[in-house]
Amino acid sequence: MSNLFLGLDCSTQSLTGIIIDSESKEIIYRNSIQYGKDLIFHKTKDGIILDKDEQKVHSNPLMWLEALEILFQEILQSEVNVSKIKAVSGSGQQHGTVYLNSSFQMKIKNLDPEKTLISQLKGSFSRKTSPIWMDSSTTSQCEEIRKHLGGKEEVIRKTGSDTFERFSGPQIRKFYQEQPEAYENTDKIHLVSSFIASLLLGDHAPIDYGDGAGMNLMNIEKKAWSQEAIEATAPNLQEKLPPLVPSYEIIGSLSNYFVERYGFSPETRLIAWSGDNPNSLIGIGLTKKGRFAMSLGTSDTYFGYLKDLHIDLKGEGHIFGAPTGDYMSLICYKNASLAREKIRAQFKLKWEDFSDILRSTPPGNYGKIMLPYFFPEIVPLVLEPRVYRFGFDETDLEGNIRAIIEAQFLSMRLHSDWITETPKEIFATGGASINREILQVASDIFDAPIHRFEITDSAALGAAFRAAYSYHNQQNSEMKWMELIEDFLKSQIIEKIKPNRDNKELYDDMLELYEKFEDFAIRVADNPEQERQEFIHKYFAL
Ligand code: XUL
Repeated sequence: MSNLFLGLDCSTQSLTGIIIDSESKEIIYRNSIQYGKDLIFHKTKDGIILDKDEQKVHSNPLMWLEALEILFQEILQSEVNVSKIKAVSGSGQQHGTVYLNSSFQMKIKNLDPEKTLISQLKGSFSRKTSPIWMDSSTTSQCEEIRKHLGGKEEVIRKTGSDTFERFSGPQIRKFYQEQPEAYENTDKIHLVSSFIASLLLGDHAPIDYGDGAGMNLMNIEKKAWSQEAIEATAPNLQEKLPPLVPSYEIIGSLSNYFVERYGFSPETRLIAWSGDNPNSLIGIGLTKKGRFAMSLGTSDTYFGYLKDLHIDLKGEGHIFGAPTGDYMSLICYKNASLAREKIRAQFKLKWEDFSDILRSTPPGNYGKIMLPYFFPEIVPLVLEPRVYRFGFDETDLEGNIRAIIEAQFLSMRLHSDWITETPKEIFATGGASINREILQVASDIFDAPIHRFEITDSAALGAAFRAAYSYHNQQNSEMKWMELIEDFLKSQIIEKIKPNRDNKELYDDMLELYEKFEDFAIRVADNPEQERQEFIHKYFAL
């Protein structure tokens, strides 16, 4: 008898659903609703509401509702027997917040299956739009909260991360300061993950330890709301926050609305939702030390599993709860796919041309170095977008293509040194991980092999694994993570990309040079042009 599990991922540009069969260990369904293509009337740019203030980036929660309904319609029309789905879990882009008035709870408890979600819930938001992880407009709120909590190191010790512009606490504080009445009128504040989980549950859903850690509001050691952080953020905030739970908690069953409208069984369990990165950790199988992953998508992230709490007092990275109950380390970049896309579009190239150029240009790029801040950057913190080029200009086609890819991975290696462990192997996921040449550059820079998967939606897959794990463990058929996911993932790895050891010294030198240019451009250090010339002489002199 087949046991099916649905994993959903409400991400920046799309909503994805993956259904797995835990007996046959197969993925039996995969589908993605693209906001920029399938939901154009919500007037977002690929899911993002752009503002004249470049630092303000929001999205529309009604669009997520609509995407959910389209996806469920399509699942219903597919071959899948929806009534065999035993449990559902999900993933949301991290940090984004949804603000609801008091009508929301009553409405989701009594949804009419004959009507759409959007028609019934559109009046339930105390803030029409949701700030998302790309927003960097809360620097003053970050400073205020940091000061209140006793400085940077204290905030890190207490919440697992320094205050970051995109984190939910500073975003909530900004809303409270700018729109005190609307804040007052807010009954509950959800993360993207717990918001969609609430719809499915028909009641307010809790926030899990994975996503909760991305708010600057959760005490990372106790895994409980930090009273101090709550007080530093906004008045009466405690009552507006849902409770916190472990990521594997069964939070209830699917609400009657989804049972009646889409044919799910009333027994379908709902597992707490989590953030996309904690879900990807499981979707890639990182349940052991020494394994790291890069997720290359709208954001680029580099992350690993941690058995014990290990915080970054330098403050560039984060510690989140892992769905296994332990921890994970993470570093996140905003100049990711959208920046790669800018360069590709500027030269009107196809992705194959982009790859050809990466293949035919030399590691080290003749000493051409780019600091690619097309958008405000998280690490290092750059609020005013600006692209720096050293040794070339924006018309140099080949130079720009290699420079952006080398810059992205040099920066990732440079700013993840706080994790202290050297990666022995890296697993790649996210849309851009289908590009072999990009991964070859990453493998050479990190001097580590990179595994490439067939499925690039590890967040949705991780959510499906989490649903299966919690369901089986509740059924007393105790199941270990690796037992569940190993066979799935074995068949998914399509290639192991090996580092070219001849490039090791070159990239070690280039890393030092890159750091010096970063210091020069954003931290007022001396211009390292002389060192760049020496690098060129060492590796490119005829
Ligand atoms: C992680 C982060 C992004 C979002 C969007 O801290 O901000 O990776 O989760 O995917």
